Amino acid sequence: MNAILTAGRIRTRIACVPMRRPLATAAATITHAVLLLVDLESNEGVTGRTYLFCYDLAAARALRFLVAEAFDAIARDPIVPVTIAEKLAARFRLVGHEGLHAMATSAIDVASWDILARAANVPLARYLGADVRPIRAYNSTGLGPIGANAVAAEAEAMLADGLPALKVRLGYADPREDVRAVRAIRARIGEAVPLMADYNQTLHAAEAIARGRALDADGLAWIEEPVAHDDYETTSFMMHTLQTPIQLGENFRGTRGMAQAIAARAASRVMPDIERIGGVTGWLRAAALAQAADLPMSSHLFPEVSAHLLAATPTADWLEWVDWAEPILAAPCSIRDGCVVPPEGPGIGLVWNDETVARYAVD
Ligand code: SMN
Ligand code: MG
Repeated sequence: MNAILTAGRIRTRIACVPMRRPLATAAATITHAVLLLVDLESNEGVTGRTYLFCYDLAAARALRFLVAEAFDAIARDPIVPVTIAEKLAARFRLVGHEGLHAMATSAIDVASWDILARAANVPLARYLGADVRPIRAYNSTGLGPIGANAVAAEAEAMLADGLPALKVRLGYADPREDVRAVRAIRARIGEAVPLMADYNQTLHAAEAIARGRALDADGLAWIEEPVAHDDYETTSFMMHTLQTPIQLGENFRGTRGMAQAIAARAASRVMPDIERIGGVTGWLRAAALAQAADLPMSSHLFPEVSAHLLAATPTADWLEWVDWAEPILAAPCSIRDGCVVPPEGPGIGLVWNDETVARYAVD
């Protein structure tokens, strides 16, 4: 193997993958995971793979184009993620290295790290200097605002997936329904199962504070994104006045956004998303910020990649498990004893199931 690997070709495909449990949130309902599959091939024959979770088809189409643009900027360059990240930040500086542009950069970054770990023939976690170890995980595949009875039944069914904790989506029109949903789940699954709650940024400040108080005796593991993701004044107030931890992070815009949240003491726990924080490179920097601020750090989506990254995160907390990519993968995430275990093979370990990718492919 050559010591220096260089960027050779990129291939992207859009797959619109039906979800086993369609997910209602207070913000929107999703029935399909729209994924952009990315294969980055080095000139030396090693292929790195990742996927972007695109939220909708329009974003996937735009991302496909942006990933191709990002690749053009680094074609033939050495696969050196720190340098590539700088180059792509410069390439997109004028338009703004945020939103979809930052997601495109993240895809190139994650695929680049996969190439390096594959070339070294070690799992990504080990390439990052960490042990391949099980990461405790919660089941995030359901529990939308579907009513107290339905949500309690779904909670029970979800425990059969083998994980010891669940996340419920709140934000009913009537605040009392939030409390009813949480208590109905508790009555069904007992007190011992950690239960997280996510508002997906749908509340105004006063409402969020009132709902947080109404739920404060129910022992939630955290309340996530109660208000607009960067309304740090409100979340900081909630964090300092409620017992329940406040969770933020899936919308941190790079490590800069996370540093601002930490400076504002806006959250008691953090959960960056690899496609918004800056891929593996951004995650490692985020993990250092979390460690310095003594904040437990969880992941957002992408369980296949996040398992490796949490293994290398000093304040690793919970992995968010969703099975949304599973139908297009040759091997699903491995779940053991309530944990997700990163695969022992080289790199991240993503292998596409070409047959199902073809079945769910969209132009
Ligand atoms: C979420 C993210 C992406 C799609 C649906 C729901 C949610 C979560 O905010 O944290 O899982
Ligand atoms: Mg969330």
